[in-house]
Amino acid sequence: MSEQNQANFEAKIEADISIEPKDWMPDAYRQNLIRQIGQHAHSEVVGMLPEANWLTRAPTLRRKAILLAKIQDEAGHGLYLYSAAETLGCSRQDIYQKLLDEKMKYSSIFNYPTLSWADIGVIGWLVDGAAIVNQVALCRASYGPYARAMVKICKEESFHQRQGYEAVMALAEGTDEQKAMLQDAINRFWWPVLTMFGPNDSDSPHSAQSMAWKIKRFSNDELRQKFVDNTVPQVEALGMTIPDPDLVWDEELGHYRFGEIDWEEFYQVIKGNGICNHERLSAKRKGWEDGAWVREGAMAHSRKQKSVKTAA
Ligand code: BYC
Repeated sequence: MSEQNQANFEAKIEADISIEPKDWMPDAYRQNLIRQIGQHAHSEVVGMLPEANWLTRAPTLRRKAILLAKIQDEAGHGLYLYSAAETLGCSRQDIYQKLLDEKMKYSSIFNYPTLSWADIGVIGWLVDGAAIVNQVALCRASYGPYARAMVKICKEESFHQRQGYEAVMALAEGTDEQKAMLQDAINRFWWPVLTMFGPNDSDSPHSAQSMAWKIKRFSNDELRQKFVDNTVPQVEALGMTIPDPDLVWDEELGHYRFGEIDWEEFYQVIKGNGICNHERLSAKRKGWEDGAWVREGAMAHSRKQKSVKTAA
């Protein structure tokens, strides 16, 4: 029976038929999805924090309204993804607790501080831009609930990326001080954004299996290259520069070649030693504790509803 199940599963993967929650799946496939979707969900909700840091200081009411909408979207993305993870049989409380206990990761990029208003534009443009490159590929992930969540998320990420580019365009067309602020933000975020795609393929322990299962459709390096190729012309259009002396267009390859990423810094950040790791997790732990009364109220309400239904 188990051999038959395995064969059916492999045939579906081969034929690009999505795997659904009630379908049989190998435990390693299930666990790998919980790991990746869980990390993805955590990234969405931790990613709200660096942007929230500028809500009270947005330069105009319009910018504030846009930023507020974007941050709320990120909460929604977290919700879709936690729900997708729950379909695999893990409880939301359990995986969220693992984030708080530092047993599960979230994207390295959110451990960098947002020091100026330009950082907010650059996050929308570059961070959401990198996220889209990665997530468009995930819309075809083999696990149905994950792929479907991604379709909706990508639509919103596209708005985020565009609002970010519009915000940085305003700075690029502004005063010398605004231009310098934008260049400084690009200089600080460029390299950390490149690490959002994960380690080089040769150092990525999960890639080969995730690609065989068609959870990942492209490798970390392929997606990173696509992002660089998309983004360099955008930086040039803004009249800004990229902080990489080795960046060069390779006519033969049809791609930009770029310098070596500081992987030591990346591993330090994902080990918990980035500039903001402590601050981000403290904020999430405080949020969890402060929200206890809401959860208790919601649970009491749901218990009451159930008892009314049973009595009727
Ligand atoms: N940061 O074998 P690998 C957003 C970990 S949020 C931290 O290549 P995989 C937004 C990796 O987990 C967008 N950890 O792994 C939100 C693994 O550790 P474990 C977030 C990283 O899974 C708010 C180890 O390194 N997007 O857009 O095959 C505001 C080895 O890596 C990172 C997603 O989460 C990293 N950068 O590939 C604004 C996309 N990279 O689990 C914007 C979904 C690697 O063995 N995730 N690690 O302890 C993915 O596509 C894949 O999980 C990754 C990594 C490409 C990230």
